[in-house]
Amino acid sequence: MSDSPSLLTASRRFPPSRAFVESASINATRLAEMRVAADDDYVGFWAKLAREQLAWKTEFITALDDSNAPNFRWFADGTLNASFNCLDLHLATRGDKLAIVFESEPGARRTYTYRQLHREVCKLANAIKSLGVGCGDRVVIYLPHTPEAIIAMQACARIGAIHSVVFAGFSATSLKDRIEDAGATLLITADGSVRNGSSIELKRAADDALQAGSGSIKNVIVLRNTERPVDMKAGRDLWWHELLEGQPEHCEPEWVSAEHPLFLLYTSGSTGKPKGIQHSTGGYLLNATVTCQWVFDLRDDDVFWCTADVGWITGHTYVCYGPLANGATVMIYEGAPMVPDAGRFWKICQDYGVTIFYTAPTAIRALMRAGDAFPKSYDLSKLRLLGSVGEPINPEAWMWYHEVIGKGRLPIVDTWWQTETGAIMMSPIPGAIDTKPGSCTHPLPGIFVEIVDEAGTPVTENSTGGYLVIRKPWPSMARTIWGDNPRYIKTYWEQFGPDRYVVGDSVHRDEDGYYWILGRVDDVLNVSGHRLGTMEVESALGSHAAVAESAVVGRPHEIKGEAIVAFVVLRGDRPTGEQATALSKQLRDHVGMQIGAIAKPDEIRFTDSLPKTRSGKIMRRLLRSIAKGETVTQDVSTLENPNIVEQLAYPA
Ligand code: 7RM
Repeated sequence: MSDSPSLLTASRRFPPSRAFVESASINATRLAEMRVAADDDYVGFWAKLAREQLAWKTEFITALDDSNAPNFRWFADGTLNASFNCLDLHLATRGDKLAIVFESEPGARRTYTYRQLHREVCKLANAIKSLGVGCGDRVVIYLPHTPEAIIAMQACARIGAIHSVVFAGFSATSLKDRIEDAGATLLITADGSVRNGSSIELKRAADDALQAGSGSIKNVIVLRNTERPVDMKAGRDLWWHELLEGQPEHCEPEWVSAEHPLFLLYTSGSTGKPKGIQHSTGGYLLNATVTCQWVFDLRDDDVFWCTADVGWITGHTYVCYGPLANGATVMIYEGAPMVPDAGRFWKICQDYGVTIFYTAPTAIRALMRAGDAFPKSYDLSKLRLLGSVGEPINPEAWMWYHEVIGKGRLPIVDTWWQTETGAIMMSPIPGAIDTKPGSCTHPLPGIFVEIVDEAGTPVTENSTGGYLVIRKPWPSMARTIWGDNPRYIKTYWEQFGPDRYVVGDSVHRDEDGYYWILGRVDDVLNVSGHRLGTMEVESALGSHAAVAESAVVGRPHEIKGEAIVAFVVLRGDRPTGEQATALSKQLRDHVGMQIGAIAKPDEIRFTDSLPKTRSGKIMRRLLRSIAKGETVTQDVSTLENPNIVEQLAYPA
């Protein structure tokens, strides 16, 4: 590996190359002007962009309505359609340009021009309408990472239906919970998907989910993706290809208020129940659109590849909406990074001439570990910008990305944001900002952040860190939690007062004003860039008949970022030896069934009891250091049961 630890100091800076700066759409001067404009009048700054960057059916008059703060509304009296902005707008100028270039894991290839994509979206939109789905109805999309997932999202947007994409790695139970919470009437799924050489049976999971309830679903549209046999329920289930036959190729967009919900996306928080984060049409699309230009310097000749699955917010904003609103060519790969070997991503970059590559630190670390020979045997000369998202990137991985993939020449944008923020909030502007390995640098223009201490008092420059908050509303902010506005207000707007959005991350700002995200401060885990609640895993464990109680914590993991460790108290005696091994497997599988494979604990430790304070609170800090294998130095005298520490730390 090409990095040496001596280089990895936080003070090392990487200015963009002269060549990049010269062709970049935003240089340091331009960025300074943007900051002045945004600092001077942030509402006016966003309003001007909204007028320039989006196509409106009727122009808005009021940019920001804060009369119901913190339920802010942006551009609410304007009307538009997201799918019109992503597709129709480009037909005259880019109708024959490739919108989507697709490859599956077994190697099938497919492309869509903007005109073809528009046609497929219109046909599906008409088909969905013919099933009785209308504006404001919820459609759950449970599809693999394929062009059809984008088509389905865009078709919903076209008719004003609210989509809720459920990641194909989630289990039947998770799917059922999300369908029920959203009250969805239509489910769009596929026969299956091939990943790591084996087939994921999506339709089977969908059937299980519907069997167990979800009475609101009237129809299921099934995409033929793997040719695996599936059961089709007469009167309910319809094949995608049959349904689309003969559908008109035009579908008038539904012109909706900018505040009309574009989608829900369920994400984990600090309780067992995922939250349906609700995003708007106009504000969301605005930040999605402009961040592609600012952060990725997106141009007409780019081939943009964000490797995130469409089931996560990154896939929504940087596969579906942002790049298409900009008329870009989007790469989509349905498969695992290591198939057939660790060269797959680099081969795709070579074969399709990818120019912008955006992935997660967990993938970078895994690819780094596989060795330099893989990237070195492919032509990566078309790449001009690299990005990272999902968790803090460690300087070693950053340096490898920079040197081996970027040949020391490409800018790296480390982009910090969340499901709730809708789009990138902090990131280098690649032609304007020197980067530092591991820092997301600064907030984007129009985004105002602050670091506060426990009491909510702002901490000053050069601080040792604190809680990250966002001070002013921004267009793509989450509007509410579907069906639970009190929870929205409580989760995001109470801890530090009604004018500080609570991010849930801790952060440090260095002497140069660079921000370094340190990680979550709540009970949220980040496993391979996937967001999971400790309580969610605990409630899955708790639903197993043998489990009395459990506590789940994260432990640092070299590749995944965090690994899941579960401390479990059984209803019966504490198992040991083979019995413990067998039960561990059972519980891991059970969690896999309840949530999905990504949530399976890496380690399960059985114990007679959990370490609790006299007021009954589980001492998570203690469990975290035990899980790491640290010697316990914490004061355990406040524990109800101090003797348990020995058993937890040195399991039989
Ligand atoms: C986009 C996404 C959000 C959480 C967030 C952070 C962590 C994301 C970075 C990061 C450090 C980054 N949405 N996070 N990006 N931490 N540097 N560049 O991941 O809702 O799934 O997760 O992810 O903790 O709060 S998410």
